This record gives sequence, structure tokens and C-alpha cells, in this order.
Amino acid sequence: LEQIVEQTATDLVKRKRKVSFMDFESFEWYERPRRPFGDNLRNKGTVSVIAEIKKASPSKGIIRKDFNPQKIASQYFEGGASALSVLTDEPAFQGSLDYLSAASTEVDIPVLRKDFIIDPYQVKEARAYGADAVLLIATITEGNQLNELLHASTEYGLECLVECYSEDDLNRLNFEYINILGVNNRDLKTFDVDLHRGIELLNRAPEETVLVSESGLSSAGDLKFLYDNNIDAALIGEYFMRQPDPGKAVEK
Ligand code: IGP
Repeated sequence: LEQIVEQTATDLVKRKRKVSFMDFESFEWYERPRRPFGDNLRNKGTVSVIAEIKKASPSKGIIRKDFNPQKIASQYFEGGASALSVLTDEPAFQGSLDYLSAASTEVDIPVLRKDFIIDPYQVKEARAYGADAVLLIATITEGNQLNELLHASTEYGLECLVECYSEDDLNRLNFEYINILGVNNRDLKTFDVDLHRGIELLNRAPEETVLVSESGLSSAGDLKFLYDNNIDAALIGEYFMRQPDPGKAVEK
């Protein structure tokens, strides 16, 4: 994780230099009204699905060979996903900001930018490429950084899914500014998945928080387990991406 964040920081310096003349405000998606993300996940009488567009991962390499983000977005939408998540990180996940805009224009549900966000610049970039929400990973932020990013998101009109890995992460959060909490079920050192630990952490959030269980989910049994434990939404990537028609898998 440290390596990825370091890479993100280096890339960002380069990108900022390269695009310093590029003004995001002139992008066609910049002024588009945002679709509500958190409200779309809550109170559905079922676990809402956030379906992820993910070509590759650091642990598994290429997950899907036939990778067409636009087509997958429309299949997810047809299948009834409540929201999409699009990996935009290039070095580790082979994602792209272009996949984000492609997905966002294709569907009428909110779209989350999934990346290692460490700078308000990336939040503005997310807006320019059509995101409705951004992922903020608590673990990779220090000091007041998370609050600054939350503040920037409000300024740019994007919602935030704040992701935690541990009790330490959770204890650092100020829920006055956080409406949507995610816990990653996957331990990033061992890659082990533990849904129980995730649920236990999620249920410590204040009552009105939208709760999202992330990673390693693949069965109706998993979703039933989340539902029985008051979880609002499930973020699912790899399992869907390995199905011939990812949309059909959402329907089930
Ligand atoms: C999806 P999975 O096991 O269904 O493919 O997991 C999502 O939770 C995972 O991609 C993820 C992730 C992240 C990726 C969760 N948090 C942070 C990159 C960065």
C-alpha cells in the first residue's frame, strides 16, 4: 500500500505539471449535476450493489481480458446495480480516468472514483471526468489530510465513501463530516477476507451512517449475511468481472 501511495504521489506531480494549462472547468462533465450516491444505497429493503469496473488487481493481475468499460457499465446498469465504482489507478490496477467518464456517461446511476486520493487536485479531476463520489482511504491519510479531502469534496460537490481497514482508522474519524463508511474485508498484507471483522467495525458507526461492505464478496449467502447485520451496500468487483455477462450476475 505504501508503494502504491508513493507511486500515486509521483505520478500526481508529473500530471499536475503536464496539465497545469488544462482547466478542468472547461470539461464537458464538469458542470453536470451530480447523482445522489449515499441516498441511492440506503433503505432499499435489500443490500444495494455497488458494481465495480476493474480490469486488473495487484494480487491477481489481469482479471478480465475482454474489457470494455462502457459495455460493462451498461450491463451493470441493466442488471440493477445501485451505483458503479470505477478503478482509475493506473500503476497497480490498470485503471484510467477515461474509463470513469465512459462509465459515467453510459449510465444513470451514481459513479464512484476508486483511486488512492491524497490531494484535493484528484477530487477536482474526479469531477471533471464525471464522478459523483470519491473513495477516501483513511489509512493512507495523515493528520488533517482526510478532513481536507472531505472539505474539498464538499466544495466540488462530490460525496465521499470513507474506507477503513482497522479499529485505529475508525477511531480517527470525525463522523460529523462522514455520511458513508466502508470497511475493506480484505487484509492488504495477507489478502485474507473476513466479513465478520468488517461488520463488527461497520456497526460502530453512528446510526444514520450508510454502511458499505467491501471486497471478497461473491455469493447470495454473503449478501444475506450483510443484510442480517444491517449493512446497506456491498461493493463487488472481481466476482462480477469474471462472469461472461457481469450484469446478469448483479440481477441474481
Ligand atoms: C472490490 P473485490 O474483491 O470484489 O474485487 O473488491 C473492491 O472492494 C476493491 O477493489 C477495493 C479497492 C480498494 C481497490 C476496495 N478498496 C481500494 C483499490 C483501492
